[in-house]
Amino acid sequence: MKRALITGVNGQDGSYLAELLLAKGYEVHGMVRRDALEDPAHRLVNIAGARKSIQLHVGSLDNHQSIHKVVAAVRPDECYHLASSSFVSYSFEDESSIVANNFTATHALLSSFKELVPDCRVYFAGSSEMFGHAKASPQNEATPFNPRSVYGISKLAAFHLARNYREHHRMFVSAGILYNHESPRRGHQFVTRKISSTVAKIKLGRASSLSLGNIDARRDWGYAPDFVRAMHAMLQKDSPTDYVVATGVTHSVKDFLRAAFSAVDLEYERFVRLESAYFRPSETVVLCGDAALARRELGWAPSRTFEEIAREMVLADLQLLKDGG
Ligand code: GDR
Repeated sequence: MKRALITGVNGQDGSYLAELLLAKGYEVHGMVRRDALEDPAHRLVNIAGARKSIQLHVGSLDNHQSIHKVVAAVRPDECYHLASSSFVSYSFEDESSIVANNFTATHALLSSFKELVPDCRVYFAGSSEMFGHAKASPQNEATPFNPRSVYGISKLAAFHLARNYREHHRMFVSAGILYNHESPRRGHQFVTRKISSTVAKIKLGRASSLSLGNIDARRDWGYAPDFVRAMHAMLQKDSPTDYVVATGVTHSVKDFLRAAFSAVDLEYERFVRLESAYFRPSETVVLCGDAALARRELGWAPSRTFEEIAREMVLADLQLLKDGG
């Protein structure tokens, strides 16, 4: 039986990955912050169904000894490093925690593995934000990086670190360069979930409007359960490398609004307000991923269309509200 450690196991991706690995017969361990254990109703909701099958360990990205301890206690065959600051914030106050969580903590994890379990296969969660103002579209593994946010820069620095552990220390470290991926478990601060949860409230008469920023912004949106399949497949290869994971199709926030409101037979124009606070100072150019390498080498392909994802998210949020959530 293989043993896996997932950092950020209670996040959107961590929870789907845990379910996938359990179904494949893995012994699954997850690292979570202590405050998550103290507030399971909210902080562990994504893993509520699988919680009894996952062995949880307390660890935090800002406590490197705790990371070292978890690695020493679990000694996994595979580690999926998903915990990070995942919101692309442009706020100056958030910068130091983004760098610490995304870069310094990744160093703590990789150096712990090098010292304690150098044979462990490690997955690092990179991001399309590393391409930033990309010079070419669609982007693939050979496209030069040009990040335009502290978030993108922190992910790129950690990505280079991961490559260095692979090339210099000969460890099995692979990175996914993941484009946006959504699901009913998406955090509420991201635009798709903000929309789906508000659409559900509007439908039930519990909200009357939805405030957003740039609704012409375009993204390459995929389905989170598909993306965790790619993470697992990367660690099953004979040798480690990096893969773009994306659908190759872009849509605007407006397209998502249309799909989400039409799932409950409403028109978004009546409810959406634009608010300057939600506009970003340095929006990236349209990012669109070319996942040809993942398709070829991992046999990976997306299973849901954009409209299906939007509809599933709205219907799940409606159900949550009806269930008293
Ligand atoms: P993103 O996702 O920044 O691409 O990062 P997000 O859903 O936050 O934004 C997508 C686009 O929507 C526009 N937008 C708004 N966004 C938010 N959050 N709230 C709003 O009110 C709003 N109005 C318009 C944004 O300007 C943007 O263009 C996600 C995260 O998962 C990262 O962790 C990951 O690395 C990248 O995707 C790939």
